[in-house]
Amino acid sequence: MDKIIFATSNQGKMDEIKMIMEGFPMEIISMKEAGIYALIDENGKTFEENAIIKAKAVMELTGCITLADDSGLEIDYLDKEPGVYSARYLGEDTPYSIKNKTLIDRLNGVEGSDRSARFVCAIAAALPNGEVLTTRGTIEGIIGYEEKGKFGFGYDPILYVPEYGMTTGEMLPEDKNKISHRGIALRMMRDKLFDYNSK
Ligand code: ITT
Repeated sequence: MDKIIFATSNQGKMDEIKMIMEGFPMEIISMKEAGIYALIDENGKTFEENAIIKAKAVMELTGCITLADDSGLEIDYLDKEPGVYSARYLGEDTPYSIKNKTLIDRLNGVEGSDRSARFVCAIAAALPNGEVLTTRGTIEGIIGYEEKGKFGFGYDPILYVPEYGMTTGEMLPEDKNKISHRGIALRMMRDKLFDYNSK
């Protein structure tokens, strides 16, 4: 069976990606499973630019169709911080309990809809013929007043989604995947790849 490489070293993302892409007629493997340990400089200014940088770098190393996800949390009151720096915010190795608490503290005194925020996910596909496809998904919410939920990863415990009355960290993984930025962007990419294959 043909394989698609997903250029990520984030296990939380990879678990979601495998669930969302279940049933896709090609096997999706992580960089680790493909035996690739590349350090890629994510120096783009947008989620799309970074996703393309990651996908192209691994496609050029392997010659395989490669997907990449660049994602993050945008908080409107903080001029869309941490944005493309979400993984690097306060340092890559700082525990998310500290990153999340710091963001909650920075919104001290900010109420209701002024706490608006969203997760954004750009997916890029780098194809061996040099073509690049991109998709984008978002999920809107507000920053909670405390961390809630034990599911997911990263900033999930602080993005409260009013429509569902809970944070994405309180959602069962299969429920989060149905409505998440990553679920939306990846299903759009799955459809684009199907169209591409049937050309
Ligand atoms: P790769 O580049 O190896 O894929 P990364 O974690 O460095 O892994 P990004 O540069 O795309 O990935 O940063 C994404 C960060 O945004 C991620 O580390 C989380 O902090 C945050 N994030 C993205 N999607 C999220 C989600 O679904 N739930 C919680 N936090 C999320």
